[in-house]
Amino acid sequence: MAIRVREDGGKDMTCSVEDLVGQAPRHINLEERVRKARGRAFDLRSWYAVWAGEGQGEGEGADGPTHLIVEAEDEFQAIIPWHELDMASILYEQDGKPLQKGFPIRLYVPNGSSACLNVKSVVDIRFARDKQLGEAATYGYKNEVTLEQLRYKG
Ligand SMILES: Nc1nc2c(c(=O)[nH]1)N[C@H]1C(S)=C(S)[C@@H](COP(=O)(O)O)O[C@H]1N2
Ligand SMILES: [Mo]
Repeated sequence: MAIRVREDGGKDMTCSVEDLVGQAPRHINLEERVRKARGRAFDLRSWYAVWAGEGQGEGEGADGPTHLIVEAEDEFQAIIPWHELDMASILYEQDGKPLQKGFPIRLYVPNGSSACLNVKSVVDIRFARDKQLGEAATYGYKNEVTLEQLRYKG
C-alpha cells in the first residue's frame, strides 16, 4: 500500500508503511497516549523531523508547517493545526500484524480538539504551509471539507 507524503515547497514522495516505520525514531505502545487504544505507533513530529531532513526540527519554528492534512482511502480528510499535534501518533500494527481496521495506517491526535481527527486508512500526508487554513481543525469528506474551508476563509 503506497502512502504519498509531501510538504509544501518541499519533497513529494511515495512511501510504504515499512519505509515510514523504519524512518520514525520514536515508537510507543499507543495506550500510553490514548486510553483504550492498543498497538504499536510512532510519534508524528519526531518522524517529520527525520523525513524533512536537516534544519527542520519537529516543525516548531516559524518556517515549519502550519498544518497537517491527512486524507484517507474513503476521501475522509482532516486538516489539523500544527500546535494540536504534539502527541500525534501513527498506528501501524496491532498484535504484531498490519491493522485490520484503519489499514494501512491510522492517525491519532490525543491532544486534538476531536476524536473525529483519528483518521483511519490514511493514504496521503501533507505538511502544509498555509496560515489561511485557519486556527481550528476541520474534518469530513473531502468535498464537504473544501466547502467548509471556503466558508471559513470568508
Ligand atoms: N477514513 C476515515 N477515518 C475516520 C472516519 C471516516 O469516516 N473515515 N470517521 C472519523 C470519525 S467522525 C470518528 S468519530 C472516528 C471513529 O472512530 P472508530 O471507528 O474507531 O469508532 O473515526 C474518524 N476517522
Ligand atoms: Mo466523529
